[in-house]
Amino acid sequence: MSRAATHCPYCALQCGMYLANGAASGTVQVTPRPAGSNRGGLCQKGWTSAELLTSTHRLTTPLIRWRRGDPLEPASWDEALSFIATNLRRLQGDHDTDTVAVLGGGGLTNEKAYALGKFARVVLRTKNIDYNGRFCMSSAAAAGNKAFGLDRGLPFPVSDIAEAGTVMLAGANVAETMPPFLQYLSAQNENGGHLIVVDPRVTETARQADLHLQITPGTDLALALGMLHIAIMEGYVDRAYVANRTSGFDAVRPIVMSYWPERVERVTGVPASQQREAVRLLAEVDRALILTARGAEQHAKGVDTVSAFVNLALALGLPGMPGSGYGCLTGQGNGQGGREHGQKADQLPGYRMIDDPAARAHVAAVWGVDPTTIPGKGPSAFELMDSLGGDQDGPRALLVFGTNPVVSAPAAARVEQRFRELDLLVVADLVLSETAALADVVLPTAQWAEEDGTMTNLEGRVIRRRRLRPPPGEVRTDLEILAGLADRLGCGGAINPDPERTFAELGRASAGGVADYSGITYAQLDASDGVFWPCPGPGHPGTPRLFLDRFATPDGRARFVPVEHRAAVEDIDADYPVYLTTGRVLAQYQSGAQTRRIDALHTAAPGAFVELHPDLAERYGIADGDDVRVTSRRGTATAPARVTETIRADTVFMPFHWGGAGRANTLTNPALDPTSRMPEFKVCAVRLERVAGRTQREAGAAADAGAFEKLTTAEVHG
Ligand SMILES: Nc1nc2c(c(=O)[nH]1)N[C@H]1C(S)=C(S)[C@@H](COP(=O)(O)OP(=O)(O)OC[C@H]3O[C@@H](n4cnc5c(=O)[nH]c(N)nc54)[C@H](O)[C@@H]3O)O[C@H]1N2
Ligand SMILES: Nc1nc2c(c(=O)[nH]1)N[C@H]1C(S)=C(S)[C@@H](COP(=O)(O)OP(=O)(O)OC[C@H]3O[C@@H](n4cnc5c(=O)[nH]c(N)nc54)[C@H](O)[C@@H]3O)O[C@H]1N2
Ligand code: SF4
Ligand SMILES: [Mo]
Repeated sequence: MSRAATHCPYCALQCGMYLANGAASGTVQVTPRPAGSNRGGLCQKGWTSAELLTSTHRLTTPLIRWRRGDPLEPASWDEALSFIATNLRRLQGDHDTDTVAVLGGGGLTNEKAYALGKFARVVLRTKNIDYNGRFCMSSAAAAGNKAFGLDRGLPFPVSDIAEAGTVMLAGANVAETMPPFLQYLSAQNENGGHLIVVDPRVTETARQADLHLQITPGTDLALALGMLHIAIMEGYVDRAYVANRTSGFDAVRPIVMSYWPERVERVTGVPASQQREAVRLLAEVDRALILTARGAEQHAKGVDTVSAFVNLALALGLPGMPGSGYGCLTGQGNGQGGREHGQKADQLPGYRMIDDPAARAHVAAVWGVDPTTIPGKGPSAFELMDSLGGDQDGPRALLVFGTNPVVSAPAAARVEQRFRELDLLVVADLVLSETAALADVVLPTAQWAEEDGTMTNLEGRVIRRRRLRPPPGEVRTDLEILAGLADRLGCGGAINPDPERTFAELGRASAGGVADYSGITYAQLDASDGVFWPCPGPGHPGTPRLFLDRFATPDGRARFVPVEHRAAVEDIDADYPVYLTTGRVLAQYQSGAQTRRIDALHTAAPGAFVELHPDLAERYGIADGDDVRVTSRRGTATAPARVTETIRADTVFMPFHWGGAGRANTLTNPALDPTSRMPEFKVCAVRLERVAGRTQREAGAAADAGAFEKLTTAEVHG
């Protein structure tokens, strides 16, 4: 095919794009393609995405480290798959089947996420599989399930945002994390709508807001409780809606009575007048939307925080009303589908729970196995990573598909150490990521332009990824890799390397589940702009708007969930007197494994930095561009200072896209939410020291050049 109509490989907006083989040999051209979610917009990452297809950083053959301490060396597929199979069999024979663990990612297609879950349960017979969505979506997902009985990030199409009278974004910096999303906010603004942004920083998104609540990190829960207090006191509660469509309000009301505005101001730093204004803006319009993202969710109280925002939305009568509601902005390309089809420790395909006997029986029948052979629930991603290695009596082998935890996991130095203690680490990736660089076997995998499949975007819209051309040389797709491994492990046929057939099997496995894909076919997706799940059975048109008549709870009512505020797990004190929060910049994606290797993106954002307020900088004698040493109870990171008035004076911000000295996750707190097991990425306590006065550019360039040199030459010979 000379042109493929597909979607961007990165975030959950899944902007439409055409890919075409370019005039220069090997190159691929990207052009924007209007699709339901982006209407023709692309950000810089999308525009430059094809460069990685032909990059010299790309892995082209399997690599094996024959002995510990040796470098990785090129090998054949036969050698690599035999090496893995022999070692897995040996380890499972010496220990038990759970000694092999698997980590997946929310960037994998639905087909690959499904196959990975099946591979773990059917081929490896291990309970130890989880994925990076624990670091991303899990808190909003858990709160959505509690309140609505179902978790679909946006229960309505993203275009509804343009029609809303008021939009509140809690902890979302869409101007950098989903730039084409801004067109909906601009349209909303032109329609006379209002925007409220809750963020400790004056981000590009906050600049567009009518009302910016510059909150203390880790206090959104108190803010949401306080806003509900105000809604009750000022008579904004939609009594008819609460009576007809919800349950549990009476348990929530007495709790929020003690969150009066002045108390909430002391906790959050948000003036009482602004709290009142925010409630008024949400309550006095016809259509209002409350949206959360990682700023509010990535906390050890992330689930309760989202529940508090949902409670507010319910009291105002928003969810399930046309054009109104609560939604969570999903992050990764397939963050939504990736949490529905069985790569999560407690799940089977179709958003079924693994400890539900009926779910096990249904999926076992599709898989052709005895239900008793499907393992039970395993630990969450961080707990799994933290249990690895012989010293821990945990899993001794780990297979990684589509995540780079050495950069992205909390307390990353500890996680890196656990990975080093493994007997066998296998990483399938496009490039030699920081995690792949530690592996015993690295498997080169195809990129998005080289494979077919489906993704489920932030709206719950299932869309097609289409192949432009085959992968180069020896590179294989993830499905082919899993099928090859299954074969070597004596389970030939368990994994189908063909995406369309795998999707049909996924459909059968999901039938009757919450996320029912059984009616969706590639033909239907090809003839449309995607299909919103649930789509139970052939000919079903899909479900763009959920909850219009009833919620997915047994009685059809949404549930208020009583929650209380609590402080950050690690608050500031005399030794660690400054809050650290972390997040993203426009030009880098996630662990940076892909985007740091694209020239234009590297130039736009060449390295880590520490954003801090002039008052704080003065206190420590730090000037713009100076190297700053940031220390938490987990470790120390060093990066150049960016002195700016756009951040609170008690807080520093670091992006998490880099490994090495500037790795923000060396500092972060792995304290977990009790329900979602989400780590507290967005707040911990640190202290600062000025190291040296170098210019920002020199420091960033030096750190980054060093990191690449290590990865591309010292680690790989041949
Ligand atoms: N450029 C780019 N875009 C991306 C990604 C990327 O890596 N790079 N990743 C994708 C993925 S997987 C995700 S999950 C999304 C994430 O998208 P976002 O959630 O928008 O991204 P973040 O930068 O992590 O966090 C958003 C904001 O939360 C603020 N914040 C920090 N602490 C708090 C707090 O305690 N309360 C509140 N209210 N706000 C706080 C930060 O200052 C930041 O501006 O982005 C997706 N899009
Ligand atoms: N401090 C801090 N840490 C964070 C966050 C934060 O806000 N602050 N955010 C968290 C969030 S929301 C997320 S989602 C995580 C993300 O963190 P990661 O999971 O590390 O994200 P990526 O960089 O997308 O990792 C994907 C890896 O898989 C490779 N890859 C891409 N596509 C494929 C494929 O199809 N198959 C295979 N086999 N490999 C592929 C890429 O090259 C890359 O190495 O980070 C979390 N960590
Ligand atoms: S907004 Fe997201 S999906 Fe769209 S081009 Fe940028 S990274 Fe790709
Ligand atoms: Mo994410």
